[in-house]
Amino acid sequence: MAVLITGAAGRVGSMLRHRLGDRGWALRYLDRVAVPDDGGAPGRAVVGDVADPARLDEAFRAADGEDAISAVVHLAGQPTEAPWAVVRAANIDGTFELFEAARRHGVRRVVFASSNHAVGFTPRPGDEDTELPDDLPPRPDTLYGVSKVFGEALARYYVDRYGFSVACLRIGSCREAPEQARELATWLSPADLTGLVDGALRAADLTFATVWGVSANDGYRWWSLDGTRALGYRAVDRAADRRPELVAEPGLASDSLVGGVFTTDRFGIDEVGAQGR
Ligand code: 15L
Repeated sequence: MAVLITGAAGRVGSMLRHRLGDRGWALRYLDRVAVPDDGGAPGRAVVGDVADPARLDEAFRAADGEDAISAVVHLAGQPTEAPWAVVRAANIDGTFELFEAARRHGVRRVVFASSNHAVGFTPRPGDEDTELPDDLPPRPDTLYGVSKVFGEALARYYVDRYGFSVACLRIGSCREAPEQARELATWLSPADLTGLVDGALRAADLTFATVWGVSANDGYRWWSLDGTRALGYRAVDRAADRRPELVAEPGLASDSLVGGVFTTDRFGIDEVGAQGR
């Protein structure tokens, strides 16, 4: 069976193009830009907007000789704060059209790329506290975070009304390597991303789950790994091992809220820009 990855040319999509095929999945792709020929797993790629039903139909429909799509990994969208018109088109309309296309084509399993910014205004635990659970209630820190809350709510709706199985991954900082002190806690390595997505694609008893998308990050992690484990995957990587020099960098202690810099005034609606409203 095949998996459709939306946003396949992006940062996270590229990590999966290079790794998910090794787990036995045939892959198909959708992105607004051409998927680069960069050594990722082969797969038919449709160039088009995720909010365009015709392009989605093209991506979902199996051509002669292709496996039927059995699940979607939905990554496409605006990946950070932006004016509302941009967020709305990509993350509200786009996510709705993606779920509708899945329904039209009889695909019932979706792995949705949510974000820690869906709960970004939640205080991070102090060093002595326990980890934040997987099912924290929404506390978005930006319009981008609001759009991720919308995606999670939409997912829940398709689960209850149409019998979908959806895992919403509240991804931390998914990069090849951690880049700043905060990521000692929030980093999600490409290998752990792949294990988590593979688990979410296979989990037999999945109906609906929100789970943190984070590596093990022993000694630094703020977030529970219970949800990840329930999907059958045990995260292994540790940001402090990958970039030991970050331990000396200031920053982690000043992150009193989950969303870090996204919670600051710089990310307010007026500051990000009123164009497009
Ligand atoms: C996200 O949701 C963004 O897509 C990513 O670019 C990072 O900013 C990340 O969160 C993070 O919190 O580090």
